[in-house]
Amino acid sequence: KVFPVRVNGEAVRLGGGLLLTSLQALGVRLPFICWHPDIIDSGGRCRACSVVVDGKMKPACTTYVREGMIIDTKSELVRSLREAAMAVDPKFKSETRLGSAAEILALRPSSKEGTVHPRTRYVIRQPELCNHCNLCVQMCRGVQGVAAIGELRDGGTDAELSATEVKGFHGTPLPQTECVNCGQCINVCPTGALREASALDVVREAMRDPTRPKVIQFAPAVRVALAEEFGKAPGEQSLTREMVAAARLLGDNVHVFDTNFSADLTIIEEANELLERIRRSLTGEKRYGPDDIHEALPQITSCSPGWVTFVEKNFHDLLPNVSSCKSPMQMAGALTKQYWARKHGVDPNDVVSIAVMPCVAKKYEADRPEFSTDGIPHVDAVLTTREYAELLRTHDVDPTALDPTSKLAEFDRPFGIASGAGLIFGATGGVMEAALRTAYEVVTGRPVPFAKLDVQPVRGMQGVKAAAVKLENVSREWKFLEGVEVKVAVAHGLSNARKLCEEIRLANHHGLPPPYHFVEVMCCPGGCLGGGGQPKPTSMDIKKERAKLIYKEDRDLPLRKSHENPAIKELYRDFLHEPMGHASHELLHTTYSA
Ligand code: HC1
Repeated sequence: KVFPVRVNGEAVRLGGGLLLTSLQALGVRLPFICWHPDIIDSGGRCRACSVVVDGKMKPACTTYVREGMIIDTKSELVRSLREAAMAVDPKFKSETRLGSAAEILALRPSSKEGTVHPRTRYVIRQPELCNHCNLCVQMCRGVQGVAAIGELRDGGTDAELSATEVKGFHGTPLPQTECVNCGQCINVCPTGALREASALDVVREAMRDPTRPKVIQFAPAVRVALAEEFGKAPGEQSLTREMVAAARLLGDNVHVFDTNFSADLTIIEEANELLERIRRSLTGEKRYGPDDIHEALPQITSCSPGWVTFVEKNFHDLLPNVSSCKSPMQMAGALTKQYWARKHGVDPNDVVSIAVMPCVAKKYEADRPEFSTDGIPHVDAVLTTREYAELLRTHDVDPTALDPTSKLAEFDRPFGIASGAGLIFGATGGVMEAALRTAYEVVTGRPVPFAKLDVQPVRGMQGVKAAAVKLENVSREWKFLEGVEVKVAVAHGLSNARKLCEEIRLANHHGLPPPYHFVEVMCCPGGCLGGGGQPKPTSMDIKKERAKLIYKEDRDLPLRKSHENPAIKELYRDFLHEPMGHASHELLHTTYSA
């Protein structure tokens, strides 16, 4: 529905809904800070988007369009009203200014270190930059359903409001709360009061030393968002090869691996683990040794570290369901230090293993003791997409301007050879789709029964997705699976994950058959492409654009199934020998406990 109104003296027709978004659609840009398109109840706090409607000042983010409105968005009166509104909080005024949202979002935190809790250096608070927009609290509680943080205040005076701090409820340090380090609070923070602990110093120091091999791996979701840091619109440009070329300009002795390669490897290990769990559930076979995998169904993915922490803190009873596979980042890190380095006669201690990830929780994952061999961590430093962009900017490298056809732009071999199945890990449903492409074909000898390999039921931004695939005419080796209808579910964002966990827990509690065989959970809404370390701003519309890029790139790749990746086949021939075998068990699998 559209409404005839007047905007700055001009007669126009405005779409219904929020005045802020309707004006945006008309091309009228207003500054806003405390409003976010994905967060219900956001807005109305900072008044940066104030306009005058029918002679009265209104925040555009809480006002709805109606017929006949007379709207003034840019007169001197509006400007002075906005300034007065923003002056209420002196901290707010000193750290922000009127301008476009993009300008406000570009404000960089000061060099002064914020409050860092000694046991978590992953989410850092710098309270003096906080403008009390409350988006972080709403994101944590309303969207993620975690509620680790809240606003602490003692009273309602201006001075008391200015002293309000976002922290764990009752002042509890973050590590002792339900916080899972997802970084979604950082992603919606408009002023830089919340940010990730930086690993840039570690990486810069390593880059200055040409004698040390630096191995950089890039997560699937980084390539489809990085261009946004360099002025491109969401979905405009994927930088798969350009980000590789850029990495080689940062120093000498730099090797570039693709996390998509180890995502393919994860699929081989995880699909075999799943089939083994199903086999045991059908045959009633019990555990047979200390190295054994769990037998609980459904098997639940383990590659998203915020999700793993969420299970550990909230659903301890479901830990046996979590796949024993390490995440693709850790598989790549383990192979880097314990296979690639040794094969090249390099001491694993000398290699600097760097991961560029869309994720803040990956920093925490890298520090977990499970992910090391003889005390040598698989990954030494994790940079978010934002940090990688910052690193490039300080080297004066703009990846959008690099030549994707140059030799520099090629990943190292063999760990740079990857399939589209590995790439789609970056979108919600991608791990499931990749696993189905492989598991179905391995068991039946035929491609998964979806047009052009696109498993549509697990794609898209619906919070919980479910699908079923019947296994028929299976090959002799897998006879026990004949006729089994494999049920799968996908959740992204922790509120949705909680719903699935409760469904599974309820079935367990009542002794009912598990509702699914395989479940994918990604901590961040939209999957990794919506990770807490991605460019700001991030919204559902922006995530959809990033997802389109991922699926387009997958569709265009000659290799789209993990089990057809020749580099993976070679790795099994030369080193791992068999999925879930001894070498895999040593390097690629783990278990979790709270
Ligand atoms: Fe992810 Fe994963 S998909 S967890 O979202 O399994 O971070 O992109 O790298 O490890 O591959 C993140 C993305 C990423 C891992 C893979």
